[in-house]
Amino acid sequence: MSNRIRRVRSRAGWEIPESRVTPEGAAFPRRMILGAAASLAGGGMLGRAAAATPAPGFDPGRPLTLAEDATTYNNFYEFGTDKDIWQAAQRLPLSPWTIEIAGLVKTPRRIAIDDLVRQVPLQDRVYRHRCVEAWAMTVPWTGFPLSALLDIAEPTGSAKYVVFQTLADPKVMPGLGQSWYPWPYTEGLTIAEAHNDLAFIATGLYGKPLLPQNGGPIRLVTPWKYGFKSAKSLVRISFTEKRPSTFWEAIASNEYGFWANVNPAVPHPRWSQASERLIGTDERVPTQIYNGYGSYVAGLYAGMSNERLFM
Ligand SMILES: Nc1nc2c(c(=O)[nH]1)N[C@H]1C(S)=C(S)[C@@H](COP(=O)(O)O)O[C@H]1N2
Ligand SMILES: [Mo]
Repeated sequence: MSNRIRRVRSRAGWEIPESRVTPEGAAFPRRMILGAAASLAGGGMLGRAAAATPAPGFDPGRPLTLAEDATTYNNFYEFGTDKDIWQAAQRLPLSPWTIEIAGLVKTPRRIAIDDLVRQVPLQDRVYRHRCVEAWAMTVPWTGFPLSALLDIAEPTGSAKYVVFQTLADPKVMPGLGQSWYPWPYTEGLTIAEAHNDLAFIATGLYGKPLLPQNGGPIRLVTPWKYGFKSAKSLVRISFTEKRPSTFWEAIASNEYGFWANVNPAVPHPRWSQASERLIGTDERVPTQIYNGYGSYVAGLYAGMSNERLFM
């Protein structure tokens, strides 16, 4: 199957092998690297881009978060509102998994995740992650550009938004018992945002298939936006002409908007966004506009001053 993973030429700064990330002895234990190599044999194609090529030097400016931290400190409300849902999330069966492609597309259909990953260029990318709650991580994803999924989905000319929907299965997700939340979890992007090179669909983390607590087997990653935009465990991707109502916007539109771009100068109504806490070290560092990815994404929002872009 490996011949079906197309070799991609690295063009952008975020396409960086883990080895180039600021080394901090403790932050990237050797056993994790060994574990990643071992998973190549057993984990199928989801976990690591076998064809990923070395990229030009780009330093995210931070050490990688420990895998142990990034996989045990999570937001996944379907399993509960606390950060320690990782054990509860193990009940989520990751295979078989199909995604529905629906709405304004040439041919609505279902696609098995294994068939999907054979059609896309798998890559490794190290991204900063900034939760709206002002904590942050830096993690190595494996996956493919969201634009590759759009090419497969073939939205029609009238499609203006992409809507991402998470599984909602009360048999395995105790959080769904909190019936006041507007399940299923949905998020959305404009088609232009979805075509941006940064917008990513992850199937792996730290060289292994994505664990349930991190949104396995497949999730969205939009690193210039607050973390809640990056919907987990996707079962449906649909295309609409109207802007969708999204999970957090429906809960509190004055606190969590549709755009949700990171901006240290725009406080959340209940706390400052000027700095963030790094998970693992608890160090506080200044937050950057667009989470430091402005050179890639700021152009998307040129002339949109009437929108609440940063909430
Ligand atoms: N379906 C779903 N997706 C979700 C969430 C959630 O509760 N449910 N939480 C979001 C929030 S607030 C954050 S910060 C990130 C956390 O991702 P991580 O746990 O992999 O770090 O997932 C996002 N995606
Ligand atoms: Mo978040």
